[in-house]
Amino acid sequence: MIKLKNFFNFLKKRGISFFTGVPDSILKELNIYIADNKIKHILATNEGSAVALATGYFLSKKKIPAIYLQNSGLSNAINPLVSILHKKVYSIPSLLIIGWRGAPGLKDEPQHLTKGLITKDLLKLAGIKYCVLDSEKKFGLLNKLLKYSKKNNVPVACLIKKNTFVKDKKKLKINKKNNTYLERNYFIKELIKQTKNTKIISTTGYISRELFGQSSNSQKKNNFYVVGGMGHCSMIALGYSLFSNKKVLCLDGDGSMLMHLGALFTLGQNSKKNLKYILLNNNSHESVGGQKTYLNNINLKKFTSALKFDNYYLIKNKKDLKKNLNKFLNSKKRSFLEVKMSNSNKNEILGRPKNFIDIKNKFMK
Ligand SMILES: Cc1ncc(C[n+]2csc(CCOP(=O)(O)OP(=O)(O)O)c2C)c(N)n1
Repeated sequence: MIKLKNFFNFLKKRGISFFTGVPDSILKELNIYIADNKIKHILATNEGSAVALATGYFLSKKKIPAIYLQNSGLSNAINPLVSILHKKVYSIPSLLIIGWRGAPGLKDEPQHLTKGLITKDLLKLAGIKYCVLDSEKKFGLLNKLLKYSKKNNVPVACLIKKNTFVKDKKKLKINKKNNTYLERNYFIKELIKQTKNTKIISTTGYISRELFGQSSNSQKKNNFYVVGGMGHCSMIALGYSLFSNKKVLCLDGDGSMLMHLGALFTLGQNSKKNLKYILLNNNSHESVGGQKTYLNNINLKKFTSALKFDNYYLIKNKKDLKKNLNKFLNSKKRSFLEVKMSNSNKNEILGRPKNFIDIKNKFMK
């Protein structure tokens, strides 16, 4: 096990004081530590952007930045890593702190198994030296890697398995105001009640798990859960809806929407009236610890109108839900619904979709 205090002191002594990244459940203690200790930090919307931000930091400060990410996001990061930071291009030193889901020998969900298996190979192919950091005894190895990074101006990485960082009992501070908003399970239950024969395509994390947990067997046949590939739910929904006459709902989260925000532009330009987009906005990455996205700072009514959505609906509470959900579902135009959600949900109804080939076949029937 590793105490974060010791980890951060170790990094600080080696001049690493700037952090950016995308949250991950294995690394959530790191976010708690950063928040508690007011460490310089910028949450990026996707891992490639984090790598780019870190590059800018290096260009300015000449110091090694740290980028934290889940290994799922390594693929988002690979392009800037090999096309910008690689020694054959600009040769930029940096430290990747990677939460290693699907690490061989550890139980994990199907969507993490292949990435878990190929993580080391991906790093090798990208020419990134790494160590598995599973105890403080390995700080020596990391030290060598950091010296190598500095000397050769290249990225290096450490892989962190589940339960490596000592757990902090504290939860991330959640936005108190959020708690007056709707609970995820309440909204999804109401949504299912009002959407017979509708295809629902839902995003990564708790949202898909809640939809799966709440759906009857007949509704389940209409659901497609984007359990991996965070941020791609809206484009799957667009692709499906353009070539189908069925009613289609995209059920997205704020972290996922932000991860590939450009997709919303494509959706606004191209979607037919059979596709409706719902954003469950809890202003955070609730599934991996509640790190804030700060999407509540944005006026989504203006934003979606600029992206060519015809209608914007807002649901903040049960009263709005009664008034607006039906209107939204029956609207004949290109419509965007923002549902302000609490991010301190009770998670007892969460299921875990499995058997994905069966889910796909039933969805396509
Ligand atoms: C590429 C990638 N990066 C990071 C993750 C880890 N991850 C899983 S769910 C999630 C949060 C999703 O946030 P949001 O869409 O707002 O939904 P919420 O969890 O709040 O319901 C994250 C960061 C991932 N699965 N894939």
